[in-house]
Amino acid sequence: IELENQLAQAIANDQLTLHYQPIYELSGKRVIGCEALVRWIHPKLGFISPADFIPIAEKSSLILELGQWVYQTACQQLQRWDLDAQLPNLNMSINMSPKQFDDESFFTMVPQLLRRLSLDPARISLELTETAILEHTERNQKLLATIKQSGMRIYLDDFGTGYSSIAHLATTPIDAIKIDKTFVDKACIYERDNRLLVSILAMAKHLELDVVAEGIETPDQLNLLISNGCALGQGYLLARPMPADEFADLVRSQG
Ligand code: G
Ligand code: G
Ligand code: MN
Ligand code: NA
Repeated sequence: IELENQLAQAIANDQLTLHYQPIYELSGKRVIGCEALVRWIHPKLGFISPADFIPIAEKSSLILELGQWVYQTACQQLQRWDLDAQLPNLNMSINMSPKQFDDESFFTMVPQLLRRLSLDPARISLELTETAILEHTERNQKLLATIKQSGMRIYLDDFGTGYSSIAHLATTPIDAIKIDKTFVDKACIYERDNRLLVSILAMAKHLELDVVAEGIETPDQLNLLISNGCALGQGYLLARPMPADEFADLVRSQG
């Protein structure tokens, strides 16, 4: 409860910030966008990982406030990169907690904000986990349809780590899958896992889904992904999550 109260204040007092991890077109090694990742700089405790405070936020309606804050901040940043920094049209990937599906107001706020900022909705992707779409309620299906109608894109995050993921590919309007880091890691160690990754990439291609590989840390992993047709990826080998200004410098430096 203590930390929960402090998180509520943190949202109000600007202690949260977003870092942006570049997402690359792998074969040409060019940045085509980024994933927004929230960070909490606590005045006394210092850096607190989202892995620690997102679960706390999810226990209450704080996650709704946090989710709205992240969304607004990320979209405003994208507009600033367009206008002030004159960066090429980049894409922005935003993580969504399953709980945010409870927040009807989010789904009316989102298209309004994009219109106000003159941002093409197709540049925004919402990263949903399987848990979010696992509940195949009519309501969730309707919300997913609403997202699609708005023009935004739906990415299935942490693909393969959840439950009955393949069924979801057929029944939900997903644009892309994000291949979880565990697959990328194991594919360069074990033959079976190697084949599994190759098969996932082939399946995605047949389904005309985009693929973003996550957690690329070694040149071997990168080469394996490229040679099997994985177009997009992110990971420490390429770039870590970074503050907005650093990200702008990085994109500018690639000309
Ligand atoms: O960046 P990092 O590896 O520390 O993130 C840890 C976890 O927190 C990841 O699972 C990531 O998806 C999640 N996370 C980071 N930022 C956000 C956010 O803005 N919203 C939600 N719901 N989760 C986030
Ligand atoms: O749950 P989600 O996939 O959104 O979480 C992504 C998390 O992975 C972020 O917290 C990000 O900081 C982290 N991350 C990104 N690239 C790498 C990487 O190459 N290695 C590791 N260990 N973590 C990474
Ligand atoms: Mn993610
Ligand atoms: Na992920």
